[in-house]
Amino acid sequence: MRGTRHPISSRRAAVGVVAAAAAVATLVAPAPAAADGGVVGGHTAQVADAPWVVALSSRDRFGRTRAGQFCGGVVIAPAKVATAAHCLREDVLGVAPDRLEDLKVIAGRSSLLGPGGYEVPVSAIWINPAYDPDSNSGDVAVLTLAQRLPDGYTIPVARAGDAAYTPGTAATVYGWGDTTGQGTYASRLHAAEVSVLPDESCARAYPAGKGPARYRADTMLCAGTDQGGRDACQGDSGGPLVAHGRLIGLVSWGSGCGRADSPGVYTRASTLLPPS
Ligand code: 4AZ
Repeated sequence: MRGTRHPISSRRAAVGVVAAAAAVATLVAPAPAAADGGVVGGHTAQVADAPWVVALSSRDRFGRTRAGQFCGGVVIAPAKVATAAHCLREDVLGVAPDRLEDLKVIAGRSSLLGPGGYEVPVSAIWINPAYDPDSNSGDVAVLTLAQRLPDGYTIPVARAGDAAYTPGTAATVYGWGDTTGQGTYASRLHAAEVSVLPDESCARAYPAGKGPARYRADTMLCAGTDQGGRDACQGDSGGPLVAHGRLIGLVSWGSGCGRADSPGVYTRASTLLPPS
């Protein structure tokens, strides 16, 4: 279990965060991850420069330490937020998602404990019926917000064939998740620059028959760097991978964080979201 690698803090709220994050587990057995610094190997970022990045929050389930943050998301329409389906699994939340009464989207706030921005309740949840928890294929859900976010919060979704999917394209991943691969969760938004990888690299890293999860080019996308070090990590799930100013992926899974031979796997935005 991944959770056993995390030092358990004696502070009660922190225990809640660690346990919750451990529940949002990668589907491939993890090994020690690169410990170089939500997103490993990245840098702090401002939501002013990326207003479509949001945090999913439930203080009831995950405590107040980091404003209840447990996953990322991305605004694809004024009242629609895309995230990963696995973020809303009952074994992650402790209850069925439609019974999570204080589920909120936090927008416009770089530092989770800082002021400003919006905390918007969720009025409806759509989970991709084709989501397969065993293979992690189709890992997308869409939240309907009880209020619209202001103009300027929405990012366009890249369509199939968009040049932004070309291998080698520079992309940026955002999140408030683990910055070390060892359970160091960020209060400030982080971002890291990665490259879109060819499908063959990912198929090689995550072949069929090596555990339940495998790379599927039709519904997934891979990104990373040759040397590793920069990657999404636990707690970043559901957050955006952006290239050419468009959404190309949602943080979904991977083996560890920042390992050269195990790139991050993303839900391919074009096949799973309506073009906007
Ligand atoms: C996770 O467990 C997770 N390095 C997310 C992204 C990656 C690994 C694990 C990619 O939510």
